[in-house]
Formats: sequence, structure tokens, C-alpha cells
Amino acid sequence: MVRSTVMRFSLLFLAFLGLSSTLQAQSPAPFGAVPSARQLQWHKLKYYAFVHFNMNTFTNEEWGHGTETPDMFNPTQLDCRQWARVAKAAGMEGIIITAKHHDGFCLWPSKYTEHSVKNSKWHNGKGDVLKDLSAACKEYGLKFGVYLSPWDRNHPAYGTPEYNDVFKNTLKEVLTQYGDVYEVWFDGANGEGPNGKKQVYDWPGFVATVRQYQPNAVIFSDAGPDIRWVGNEDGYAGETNWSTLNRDKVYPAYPNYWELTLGHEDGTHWVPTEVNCSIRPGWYYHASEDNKVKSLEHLVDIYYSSLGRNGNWLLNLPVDRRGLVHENDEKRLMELKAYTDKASHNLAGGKTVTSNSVFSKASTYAASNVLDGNRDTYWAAAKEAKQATLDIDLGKSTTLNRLLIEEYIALGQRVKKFSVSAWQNGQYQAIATGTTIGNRRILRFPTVTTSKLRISIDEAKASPLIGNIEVYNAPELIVTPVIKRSKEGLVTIACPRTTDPVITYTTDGTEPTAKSPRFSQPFALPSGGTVKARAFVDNMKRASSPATADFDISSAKWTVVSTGGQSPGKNADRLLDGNSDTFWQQRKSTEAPTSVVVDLGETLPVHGLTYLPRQDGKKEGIVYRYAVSVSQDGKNWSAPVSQGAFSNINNNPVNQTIRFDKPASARYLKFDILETTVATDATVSIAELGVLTR
Ligand code: FUL
Repeated sequence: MVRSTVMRFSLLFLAFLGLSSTLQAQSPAPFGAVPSARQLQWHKLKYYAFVHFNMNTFTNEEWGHGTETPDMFNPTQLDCRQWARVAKAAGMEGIIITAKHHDGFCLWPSKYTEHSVKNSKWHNGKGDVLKDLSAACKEYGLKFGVYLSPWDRNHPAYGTPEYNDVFKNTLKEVLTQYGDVYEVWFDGANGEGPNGKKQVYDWPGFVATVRQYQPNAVIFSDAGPDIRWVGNEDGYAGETNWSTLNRDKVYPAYPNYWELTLGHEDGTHWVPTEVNCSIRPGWYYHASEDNKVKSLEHLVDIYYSSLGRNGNWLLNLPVDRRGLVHENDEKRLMELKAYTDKASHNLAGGKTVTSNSVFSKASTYAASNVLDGNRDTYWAAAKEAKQATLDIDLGKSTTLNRLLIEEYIALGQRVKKFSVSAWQNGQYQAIATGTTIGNRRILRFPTVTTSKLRISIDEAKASPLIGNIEVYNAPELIVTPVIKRSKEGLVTIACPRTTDPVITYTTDGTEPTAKSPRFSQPFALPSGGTVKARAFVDNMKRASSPATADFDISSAKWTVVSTGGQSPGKNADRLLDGNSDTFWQQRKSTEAPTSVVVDLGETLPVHGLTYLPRQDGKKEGIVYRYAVSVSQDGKNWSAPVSQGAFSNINNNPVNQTIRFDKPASARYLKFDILETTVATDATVSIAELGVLTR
């Protein structure tokens, strides 16, 4: 009796073992590096806000110097609930706040520094922005994240080993006093502190501190460990974008930044991209950028190029001096939400789909999983298959122009190449192709009407696993007009890729309407002014976002006198040609500075200078430290009327404005380039120089 029970049990056990190994063979195996549980949670997000709001908001800087007095931080109507309301209404899922930027000022009353809200008059030193914001996020159902810069231009210990402990202690405060933190954003910048020394950061210690106090938070830096920078601040991930990275090769401020845009195929670790960009040219609020909020069309393009290219999108809102998201930014965010709502109505949900290849022919991995709206189920192609097709029957003639496709990434990223065809005139015709997919890829293609779609996985590193497919018909967007002015001062307004637009414009600062003057030929604006323009289609019924361009005096009368102490080098005219796409570049003078001298052709009241760095995405020659002098005769020069450094110009090469303390009356200007952003770089480059006459 006992024996037979034992035998029966053993037989059962053997049967169980057999069954579980068959079961194992019946589920697809992981491939390459795979995401951790906390990364998988993060991958469920798409779009959330960055808020740059700190001392720089009040000093009009991008990088503060750490020499500010805490009282300069003085918002008049700070309302974190307004930020949360706007972010929620915009469809965002969280907010990451610059708790401490490079100037070291802490938005919470930290015990470890004097440069903090605790020493400002704001709320008599009792205010705490992190407390207000974390509560507002909770109220609005948003996640709460923190940006902290290890670079600290204020802390007396910066540059010594002791500072690493200070930083870990400040981190602990932020991570233990405000509830759940979903993401910790480490800025990789590593400049000099108040005593002229650079810090050797204890990255392993910083990471361990986060893991100890917020084990579910993902950690962002140029090199992860969980989430990586995308290699630019423009909003663009690579069309090919691997979530895998040879993480041990990459470090904060890694010079081959373009590799971060693409990831490393076969990389050793799973470190996906987060795409950070600002809704305005700068990260911090500057009143002069109120008219420079990115157009709807630009933001839509970034939407597809970030979260549509296997990244999450972190869009920055520069909260203003009142302590509010500015109304212009809010308006644009709502336009974007309205557009993306219309552009993501799924036309494939619940339709029929079949495949020529299914793992073990098992229903668990059937093609229908890609249309069931459940991202935890997936279609798996047969075990060794590297190619396979999915045929979607839309049931009726359907008009569409977007396709969203998602890999089941829990088991790794696999697809290298895929294509989409539409059933037209009795056969499938190619309409779009893509390379990698990853967590989420959205393809844009010209509008097509069809009843059937074929998605072909053309090349994969292991058998493809697809979790979700959706198709949409995104409304056509009218391109925002582009306003340009030539060297001679002639303004042209164009609306590329739009059929027969009517463009109207104003030069008095008012918003253009259907009744404003129509643009039909270039007009002269040599002394400058504000041009606003709008494009209309459909018999003036639909309008684009308005475009605004502020011009100062044109460079019609200007010439380059010398570059680098010599007669003007080849292509020197390019730095005054009014064309931002061209640039002048020359080897640096052997002894700094490399000076560029410009003759304005007349004596002008000069209030400042503008410098546009090269716009081709390369970093060679970008000016970092500069000095400006003026002269009446081109021989006798003033002492520098301005000198300084362009903050963050390497990562964010937008037009830079230098305002002099006092206006100067000048016919000649000398721009001394003292240092470029990359110390080893042998050249200097300028796309445009301009002057401010008011
Ligand atoms: C950069 C910083 O230097 C900028 O000021 C900004 O905070 C941006 C998001 O990251 O590294």
C-alpha cells in the first residue's frame, strides 16, 4: 500500500517534470539583454513633463554661477497645482522637476547647503517646492520625478571627496521626504566649482543611494544605468534605435554622443532612450522667448520622432517668474493634445489578423494577440523564423496614414527591418518601411485607402514577438510658415509642403487673421521689426499655428574685415549672409583669441550681439568663452564691453544673445573667441553674427 502510493507519487512527479519541460519548449526564450522590472514599468509610459524652474528663472540664465543670493528666488504666484493641472490636461503622465541645477540652489530646505529656499524670503524660508509639487502630482494622478545636478557651482566642498557624501545626503532627503519617486534624472555635466576644482563623481555611490531609498525608480544619465540620454536636446531619436547599449563603454559626457541616438545593436545591457527637449529654445524661462514656443507642427514632428521611435518623451515646460506654466505654452500643449487625440483613433482594434508563422502553432501566441488591446499577450513567429508576415483584414475600405507597432520587449529587442503594404488593385503594394521597432514605433506614410494591410518582418535577430499593432488616420496638419530675411533685409514667407496656402502677415505685433495683408512678394524690413504670419487653406477655413520672427537691423551694409588677425578667410561672408544653414569655419589662431572683426558700415548704438552656432548638428568650432570689443575706426579698441561663456551651447546650439551692460556707439565690432566647447577642437565656426540696436 505504502509502496504503491510512493510509486504513484513518483510517476506523477515525473509526468509533471515532463510537462514543465514541454511547456518550457513551448514558450519563446529571451534574446540578448532584456529589461528589468523597473524598466518595464517605465516602458509603459510615453510622455511626461520636465520643469526647469529654479534660480535661473529669476536671473535669466541657463547655467547659474552659484554666486546668487537665495533671496533672488522669489516667485510671486507659485502654484504647483497649476503645473499639474496643465500637465494632466496635456495627457502627460508625470513631472520631473529641477530640484537642484548647476548653481546648487535647492528647491527644498536642505540641511546640507545654505544655497536653498530655506534662506530666501519666499514664504519666510519655510517654503518647499518639492513638497508642493509632490502633493500636486498625487492629487492629479501624476508621477513625481526629480532632476539633480551633481555639478554644484556653489557648494564649498565641491571638488573634494567630502562633496560626494554631501550629494548622497541631499539625494537621501529628496528620496525620503516626498513619497514615491519614479525617475531620478542625473545631469552628467561636470564643471568647476567655487574653488576652481572639478569633482570626481562617485557614480556607484549615487546609484546605490537611489536603489536604497527608491528601489522602483529608474535612473537616467547619459549612460543609464536604467535610461539613457538620446544624444541631443532637439527631440529626435534615431529611426534605428536599439534599447541595448554597451553600457560599460559609455559614461556621463561620453563624446560619441551620436551612438546614444541609435543605441548599440547587440549591446550588453538594456538601456532605452528618453528624449528630452524644451517647448522653447531655452530650458529656463526667458520673457524674450514668449513668442518662440515651438509650433504645433514642430511638436507633432517631435512626438513621432521621440515616442514614435522607441523612446519616451520628456517635454520641458519652463515655468515663469510668477511660478506658473505660461499661457502660450499651455495653449500649444492643448493644441498638441487635441491633435494627437485625433491622430490616434485606432482603426484596427478588434479586426481580424492572421500570420504565416506561429510559435508551436499554439493559440497562446496567435496573431490575434496583436489586435486584442492587451499588451501582455503577443504573437510569436515560429521558433527559428527570422521573417514572417501578419495580414490584417480591416473588413472595409479604410483610410489611414500611420501604423503603430510594438515588440514584446520583456524577451528582448529583435526586429531589424520591417515593411508595410496595402492591398491595392488586387495585390499588396509597399507603403512604408522601417528598421528597428522596440517598445514602440510609429510609421508615418502618405494617406492610403485600403481594406487589407500586410506587415512583413523582413529581418530579425531572433524570431519576432509582436505585442500590439494599431493603425490611424492622422489629420493633415498645415505647415507653419517659415519667415526668413535676406542679408539685404528682404523678408520672404514660405509654407513648404502645403498645397496652395494663403499666407497672411502683420508687422505691428498683432496676430494675423484671414483679413490681414496677404504675402505675395518679398518686402523690405532692413531696420528690423516683428513679423507674424499664418497660412490658411480650404478657402480660409483652416489655419496653421502662427509663426513669429523678431528681426533687428539687417547686415546689408556690413563686411567682415578680418578673421583670426588675417584678411577674411574663405567663406567669411557666410557669417553675415542671413542664412542660418551656412557657416564659416576656420582653424583657431595659434594664440587665443581667434578674433572676428566686422565693419557695420555706419556708427550704430549697439546694445548687444547675437551668435548663432552651426546648425548642422556637428560640434566642431562651437564658441564657448568670448569677449566683445568695439571701435570707431577699426584700430583703437575699447576694453571688452562684454565677456563670458555661452551656457549649455554644446548640447543646445540655439541662437545666443549677449546684452551689454551699457549700450556702445560703434562702427566696428570685435568678437574674440577665447575657447570652444570641445577643448581638443582645432577650429572655430559661426553660422551668423548679429547686433542688437535696441
Ligand atoms: C543639460 C543641462 O546642462 C541643461 O541646463 C539642462 O538642464 C538639460 C536638461 O541638461 O545637461
